[in-house]
Amino acid sequence: MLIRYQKASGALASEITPESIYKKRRALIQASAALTGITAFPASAAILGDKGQLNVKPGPYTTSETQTPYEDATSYNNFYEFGTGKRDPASYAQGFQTDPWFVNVSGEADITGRFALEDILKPHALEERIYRLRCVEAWSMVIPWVGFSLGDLLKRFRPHSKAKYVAFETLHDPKQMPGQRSPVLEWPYVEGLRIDEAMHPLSILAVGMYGKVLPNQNGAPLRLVVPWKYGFKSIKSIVKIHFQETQPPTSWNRAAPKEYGFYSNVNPLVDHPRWSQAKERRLDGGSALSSLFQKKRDTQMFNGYAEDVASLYTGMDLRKFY
Ligand SMILES: Nc1nc2c(c(=O)[nH]1)N[C@H]1C(S)=C(S)[C@@H](COP(=O)(O)O)O[C@H]1N2
Ligand SMILES: [Mo]
Repeated sequence: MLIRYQKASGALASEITPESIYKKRRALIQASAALTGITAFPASAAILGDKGQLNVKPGPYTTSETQTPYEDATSYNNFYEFGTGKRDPASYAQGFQTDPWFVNVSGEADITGRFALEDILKPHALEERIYRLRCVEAWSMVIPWVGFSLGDLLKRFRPHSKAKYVAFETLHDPKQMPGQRSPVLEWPYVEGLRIDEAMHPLSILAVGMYGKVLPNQNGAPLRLVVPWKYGFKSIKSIVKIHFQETQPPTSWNRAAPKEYGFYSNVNPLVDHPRWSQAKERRLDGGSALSSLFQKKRDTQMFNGYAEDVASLYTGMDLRKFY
């Protein structure tokens, strides 16, 4: 069996203690080592490199568009657990503890339980996927993510035929996440995908970006990236995966159901009730702020991934299922 059952210890992810940077990166070194064919876990920073460089191979679906500068991608973020300002996550997530990290898997599947991040990552080779991600707020980025296929992970749990949807949850820990001390959203942050969307080869779980371990503000240690949907579907700092028969609630749909639907596919033809979704500003150079004054470009259907994903929605009225 690929997945080892974690004995229920009663320890919550919120009860974690401070760890050294080295230990924090242990899981990723291990995953990196697996890719390079080193089977024994090498207690050596050589694998990781001085700057936390990960060993990755190029993956499919990569775009050659100009990448968003690392500086912008890591300082202009939405992560409401650390505040609603774009600079808040970079300011307030620095001490966030991501090791040890556990993911609870439950619901309609043969294999369920509480798994250490290391065990989640172990069999998956890390790939680099350069994806566009478009925020519902009409800015977009091009980021070289480091991750692996979400579907490959989900299949390891052997979901039942009743598992029509998969739900995700972010850590709830107001001690560490100051944004959770105010009711700006209902906590924890929750998201969901239809099972065929989750199994689509474009859907990944990311553990890094720009060849490095994911910065806390970008959703360390494990986040979703679903590039044909608005950015808020790409839930950060995941602690729970639940297979279920019915459509799960999502944080933004709960907060403003007329503005944010379950599907939230990038669609230039369906306006947000308060603004158009036809165009976007790409953060692709200069400072994020100067990008806000850049010329807008046309938003593409399904964020440019229509060829790959349009067939998932055949026969659906995308105005109704927004
Ligand atoms: N848990 C959680 N996940 C989240 C969010 C959040 O506030 N909380 N914001 C979302 C939004 S609106 C966007 S646009 C993306 C931004 O990802 P980035 O900071 O890596 O660019 O994260 C998404 N994931
Ligand atoms: Mo967003």
